[in-house]
Amino acid sequence: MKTIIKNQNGFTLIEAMIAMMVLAVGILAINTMHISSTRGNASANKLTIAGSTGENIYETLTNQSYSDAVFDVGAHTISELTGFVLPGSISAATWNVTQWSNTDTVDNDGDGTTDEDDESDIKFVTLTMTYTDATAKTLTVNFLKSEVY
Ligand SMILES: [Ca+2]
Ligand SMILES: [Ca+2]
Repeated sequence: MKTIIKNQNGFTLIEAMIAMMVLAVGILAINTMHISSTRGNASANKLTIAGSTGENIYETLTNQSYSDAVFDVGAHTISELTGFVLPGSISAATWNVTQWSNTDTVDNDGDGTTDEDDESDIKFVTLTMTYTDATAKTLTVNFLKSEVY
């Protein structure tokens, strides 16, 4: 007895094209994800470098004495730290020093009371690393330097 196979049509051209379109959309989505993942990695790398550079500068600065010129009130640049080389991705590293006082009628430490003893002989330092990601970015570290008696 003969077996008759009725449907030998396979896929039509339209069906094959639809399958290819679905596959193409999927591949595009994966590609987009890959691109954003690569950008995210590059961005995180630059932020990490900015963070570790900030840590190095912070350590270098805090090793100086309270009266050192690096803690003079005002703006400072990395050129004041002799021999310190910035990584290529960091375009600038600067710090600004302000002097706290217990006679300036300002609540320097923000605890609601002005002119306390714990506001005297303290310098407030804002350290800023500038780098370029997709746009110009900065990473800021604030710390206090106090006079040691
Ligand atoms: Ca205060
Ligand atoms: Ca206080």
